[in-house]
Amino acid sequence: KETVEPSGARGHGGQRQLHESAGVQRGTHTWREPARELVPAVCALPSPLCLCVSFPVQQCRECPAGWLHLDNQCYFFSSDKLDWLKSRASCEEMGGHLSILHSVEQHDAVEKEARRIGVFDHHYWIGLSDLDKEGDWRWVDNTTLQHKYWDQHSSEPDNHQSGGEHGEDCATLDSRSKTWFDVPCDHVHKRICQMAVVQLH
Ligand SMILES: [Ca+2]
Ligand SMILES: [Ca+2]
Repeated sequence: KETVEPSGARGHGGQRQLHESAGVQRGTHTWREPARELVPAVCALPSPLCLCVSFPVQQCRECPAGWLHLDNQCYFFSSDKLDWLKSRASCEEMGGHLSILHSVEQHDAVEKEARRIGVFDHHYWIGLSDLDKEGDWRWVDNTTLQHKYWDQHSSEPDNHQSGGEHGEDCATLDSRSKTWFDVPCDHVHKRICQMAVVQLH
């Protein structure tokens, strides 16, 4: 049974350091466990999630309203667009993080949902960048790639410099082609946030 830990209990600990003015350098940002204490707060609100608390025998959906439950994870597909750094911050403010897609099943499920709701606008930020070191792609928790879905047709990731010498250091999921593209981090896209399900009982 999963327990809700105080934020910062695992990982690097310490305070989050977000120096937006320092530019797009992931080194200035310390990964920490998502602020899970934010999540149970949804039960203070009248929602289907809270009804589950009253009926412990019922198998509950354990994601906040508006989040999709896939396996033991919750995913949020935004309709608004932000640049990558602001997208990362927005997911954290919601108690999660930009999506980390380690397994084939995760990628397929998220891509399928993104395609379903994305319609004509099918690019979403995921929590993948090579901001720290060119070509060293890391998820936002600093883990390395286990499965890669780079778009082969366009020879991604190509760090294309048409947008400037800084190249392309942040990754989007193109739900139509079911592949990833590296694009400039200051572009704006919709985003996919993720958090682990909350064990209610
Ligand atoms: Ca790059
Ligand atoms: Ca590219």
